Amino acid sequence: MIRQRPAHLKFQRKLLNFSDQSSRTVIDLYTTSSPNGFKATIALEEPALPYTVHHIKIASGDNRQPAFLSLNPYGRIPVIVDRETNITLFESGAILLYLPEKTERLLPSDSKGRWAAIQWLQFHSCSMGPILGQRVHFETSDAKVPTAIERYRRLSEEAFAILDARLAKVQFLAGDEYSIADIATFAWVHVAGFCDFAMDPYKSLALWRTRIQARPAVQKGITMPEPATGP
Ligand SMILES: N[C@@H](CCC(=O)N[C@@H](CS)C(=O)NCC(=O)O)C(=O)O
Repeated sequence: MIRQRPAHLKFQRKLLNFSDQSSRTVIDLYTTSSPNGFKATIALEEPALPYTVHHIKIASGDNRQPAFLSLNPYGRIPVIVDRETNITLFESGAILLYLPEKTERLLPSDSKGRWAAIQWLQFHSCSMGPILGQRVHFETSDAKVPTAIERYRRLSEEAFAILDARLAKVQFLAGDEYSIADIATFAWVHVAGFCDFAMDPYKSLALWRTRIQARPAVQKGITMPEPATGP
């Protein structure tokens, strides 16, 4: 009987320079150097989970190839394929919730801390990441649309102010423990920093950013896959 290879394996081999490394890891990560991608790379680096990176070059249209769309019909990175559990996941927030289940890391074990982490992850996914994405788009676009620039500047400053007030009271977003909420938030705060979005009014947020950035897994995660975005 001829067995069909799963679509993602065909894709790896044909389009993504299949590497032998993937036979030694159980997680395939499809990503590029971008804030949503950094959430996945940092969360994989933290517990030192071995993974294989497949660089999806958006400018070349890799994310619109049928094989990639079979992993994520929405055509966006990041995507992970866990060959151990046969689970394929897109949406960075879902990936951030999946990895703690696998590694028992990055999500507080007590109910209060865990729900605080999930709440701030949701705040990030719904009220911060997409807003900052729009702000970067409208502020860097050649066509200047003043109402859009003003709207996304105001909404992102509001999100920064909320985070700043939270971080004036606690060390990490979930409270005492570093978690997936810090990873998600950091990925976009990092990018906002080198887009020159002023952080001066947000002292606690800026101090937190320095603390998170000092972590070795974060240092590594923001350079994956090379060449990385930003400094
Ligand atoms: N909500 C998605 C957003 C993912 C997303 O927009 N990824 C960008 C890179 S940061 C992308 O793949 N863009 C490709 C495109 O827009 O065609 C998530 O959090 O994973």
